[in-house]
Amino acid sequence: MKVFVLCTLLAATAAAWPSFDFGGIDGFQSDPSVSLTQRQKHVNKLLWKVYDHLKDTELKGIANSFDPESNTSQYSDRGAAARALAKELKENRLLKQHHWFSLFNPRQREEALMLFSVLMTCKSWNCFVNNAAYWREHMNEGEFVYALYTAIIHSELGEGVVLPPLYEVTPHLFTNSEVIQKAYTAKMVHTPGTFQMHFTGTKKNKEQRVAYFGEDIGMNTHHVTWHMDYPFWWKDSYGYHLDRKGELFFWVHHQLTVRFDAERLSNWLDPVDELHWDNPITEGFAPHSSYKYGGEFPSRPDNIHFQDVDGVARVRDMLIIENRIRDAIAHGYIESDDGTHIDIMNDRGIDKLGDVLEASAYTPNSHYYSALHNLAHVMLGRQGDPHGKYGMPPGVMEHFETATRDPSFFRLHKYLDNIFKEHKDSLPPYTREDLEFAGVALESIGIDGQLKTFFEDYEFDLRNAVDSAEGMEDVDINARISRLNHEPFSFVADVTNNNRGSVLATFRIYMCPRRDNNGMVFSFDEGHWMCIEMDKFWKKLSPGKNHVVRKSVDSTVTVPDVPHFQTLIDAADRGSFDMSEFTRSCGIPDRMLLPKGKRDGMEFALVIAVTDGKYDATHSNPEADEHGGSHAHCGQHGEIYPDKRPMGFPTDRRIPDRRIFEEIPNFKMEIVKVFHDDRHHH
Ligand SMILES: *[C@@H]1O[C@H](CO)[C@@H](O)[C@H](O)[C@H]1NC(C)=O
Ligand SMILES: [Cu+2]
Repeated sequence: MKVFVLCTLLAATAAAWPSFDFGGIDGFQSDPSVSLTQRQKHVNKLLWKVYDHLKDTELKGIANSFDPESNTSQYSDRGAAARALAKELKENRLLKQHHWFSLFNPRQREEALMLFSVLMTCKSWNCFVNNAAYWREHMNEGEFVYALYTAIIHSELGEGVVLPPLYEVTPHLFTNSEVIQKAYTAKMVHTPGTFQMHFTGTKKNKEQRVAYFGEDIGMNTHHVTWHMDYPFWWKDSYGYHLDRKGELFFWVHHQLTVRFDAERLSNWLDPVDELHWDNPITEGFAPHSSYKYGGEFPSRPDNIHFQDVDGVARVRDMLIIENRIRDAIAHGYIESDDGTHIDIMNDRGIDKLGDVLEASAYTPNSHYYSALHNLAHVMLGRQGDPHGKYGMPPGVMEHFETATRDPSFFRLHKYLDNIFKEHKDSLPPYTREDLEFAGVALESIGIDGQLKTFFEDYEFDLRNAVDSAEGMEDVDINARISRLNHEPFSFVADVTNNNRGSVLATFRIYMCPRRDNNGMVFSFDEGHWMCIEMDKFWKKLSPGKNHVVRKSVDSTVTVPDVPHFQTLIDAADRGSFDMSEFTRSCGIPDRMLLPKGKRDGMEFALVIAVTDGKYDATHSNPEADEHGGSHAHCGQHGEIYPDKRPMGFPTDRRIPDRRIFEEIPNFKMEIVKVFHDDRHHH
């Protein structure tokens, strides 16, 4: 059982939000009576062909006979959440099946969270799976999938379960209509097929050159999973506090932004410009994708002006919200709803500001600061039909699965990122004392191997995109996509430890684009904000010389490919399921650790900063602990963030005087090149 130390400390601040009583942490117990293999099998069956009725006899039996309200002692809240949801069902208020679902639709979100609450209050796996099977048959499929994923992630009962990749559960949100249509045809004529998925748009559109980034299924999975790990609706009464959620919101999106810009520079494009509510939205977008139910995702032409969206926000409201937040930055404090000031002129300020900008249930004064990011997503998603005249479903921007496909996602996030930058720029630059690590010197740094990227083919399963008929066998249907990958390599560093004993060191590795699109070298003060986090790890340094080799595959920024749904089914069927290295799918895909680069090499400043782990680390043995694998952007479930320093340290603040960085012995910079091999690997 995980120890949620922090949440007791923070429970006092969290008490302000209205919530169900979940019986606190004590209500949660892992269920030793049901093996991980059995739980994985259940989850597999619950998610297979989710738009269809349950096929599995056991689960079907449960769905037909289980009464969620019958045994209240199986819930930590004595069945309050279950009764609330059952009441909605009885009164016929729940969203019907075969209808689109959007988390940004307040009523649909409320329903999904009602199921999430039921699952979270279950004290045993039996209760969890019974409810899941029952509600799968009685609720909207999108709501069900969302509630099940978030509950497996956040409930103790889900520990060890590997959630199948969403692109094989709800493929419509990850591929285009052309591929889906071919899949339907293949199914109809009962002929297996593998269909090439092309990136949206044509060569006439410059944005097409970087579509491989925003449309990458692994990148989409990272983004949607981050928002499940750190939901904006999260309340601590669900069981624990999400440590540094606001700062993680900043950092994960900042890193998406700088990575996207590095891809643009790799493709002779300028970094993306921020959006402005008064200016036209330069790029239009034709998604070429459809909902499973609900028709096509709406398109948006180029250069349209923002319009007020009925029932969401007026354009001028957005400007007012922006100004209130920028006022807080200029003042150096956030005004909480009781009028007190929350100081943000320190390392923790970014976390508060992140809560305000997103916004989330952690926002100190959501009445005043509203929800800039969330509203902006909906505003952008509705610009194709702002008054609902054409009855269009929500746009791609209203789903975390699909949002990064639209170039306006990156404009929006550049805009938000610049607001965060305004805050970071208002803090004093780090002093030598902030940065030093006494007695430790980096002698040399570099790369073992070559920084070389290429495109390769990858196939994923489309069987869950199509419907099945009784007695008709499934045929193999796959989508084939082209995706970025790189050759394996290692970061190497020679470090001298002049202290008498061994010391714990924090290694912080960044790669920062060196030149703009015109070939001009960025100054330190410009370039620091574009640094891409490559890795962060802890290592004991013995006295004297240390040769440190860090493999790219071990990066704490990245995750491996999520195993195919079929692989999870086969593994669970074989028994003794143990795929713990795949339990997290939040993280940049391993294969996208490096930006594409250029055929003749693209220059990056490789920056390694070694800082004092005794000060930085929040856990006792950080070298031995994996912290959930991808903690740098995704933290660690139910635990405090392993690094005490601000995310992005030491590149997060202004660097007006480059000498500090150059002279300090525990920092080093080298110019490296990323090469792109333009022969496609099959
Ligand atoms: C009700 O749930 C409790 C706790 O899970 C369990 O011990 C008990 O056997 C259940 N009662 C019935 C009648 O199923
Ligand atoms: Cu996001």
